[in-house]
Amino acid sequence: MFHQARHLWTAVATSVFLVLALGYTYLVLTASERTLPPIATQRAIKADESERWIFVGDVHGMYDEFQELMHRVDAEKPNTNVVLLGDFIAKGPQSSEMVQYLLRNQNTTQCVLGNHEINVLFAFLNQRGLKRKLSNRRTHWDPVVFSTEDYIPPHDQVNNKHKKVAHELGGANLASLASLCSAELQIHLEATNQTLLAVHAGIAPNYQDYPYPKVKDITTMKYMLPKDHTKTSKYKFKNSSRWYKLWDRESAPEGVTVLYGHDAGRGLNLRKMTKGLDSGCVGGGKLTALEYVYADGKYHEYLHHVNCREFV
Ligand SMILES: [Mn+2]
Repeated sequence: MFHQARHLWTAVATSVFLVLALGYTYLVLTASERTLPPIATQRAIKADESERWIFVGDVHGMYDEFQELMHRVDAEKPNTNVVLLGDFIAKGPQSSEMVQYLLRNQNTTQCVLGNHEINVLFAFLNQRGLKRKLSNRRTHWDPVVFSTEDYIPPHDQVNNKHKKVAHELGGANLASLASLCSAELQIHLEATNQTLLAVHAGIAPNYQDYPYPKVKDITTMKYMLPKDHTKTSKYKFKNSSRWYKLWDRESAPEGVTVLYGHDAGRGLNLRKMTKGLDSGCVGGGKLTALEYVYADGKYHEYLHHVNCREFV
């Protein structure tokens, strides 16, 4: 009787020990699994005259509208490339559908990362940390690794909604975003020797003076100091100017056109050398695409819109 009881206790103790050990191993393994492939800061593509390019402003998970827009531009047509200008997930209802679209069409779709994609990747890497206060004294954050820098987004911009989207998308989808997208994409149009430069937020007109751009600048900025283009901010500061106003005749590089999003407040903003395509879809505005197609010795631009439901 006592003998049996002792065996029973040994069995119980062993089981408890095993469960604890397995649990601990699981926690350690799942914690260390939170890594992502390094992200290319810049990518460059050469394009010949047979290719059509469609740039799309901030979709923010408004997949139904995005589908309608893709239908309108006939995106299935051969030699059509779609470029998502960042912030295509988060805020709206269908982030997962946007990532699935990207995966299904990865041979014909390019993406640059916006602040929201990067915030979601950061939330994924720092899930535990984000359970605590964002702005606390905790000093260790796992950065989002780019080819040129380890990047930690401004903490006040990462919130529970990013954490929720990170959870919804999961590690495999987020790893795909990291490997398929870049912070900057240059498309060299060989027929005319022009460059279409895609970034989410903006870029300095003298970007060619530097080997590579800063991730924070090209994914978050709205303002820039005219006398020093390395000083940028999302918010207006003393003597600053909207970055695109500095792309004037004297300072802009020859043959370069910047395609960007990020600035729903300013809305559709088509200037000679800079094309702002965030027309506020997720806020009930429009979703915009700008098409470049070659005919009769030059590239032609066509603008396309669809109306959006109001979501936020
Ligand atoms: Mn943005």
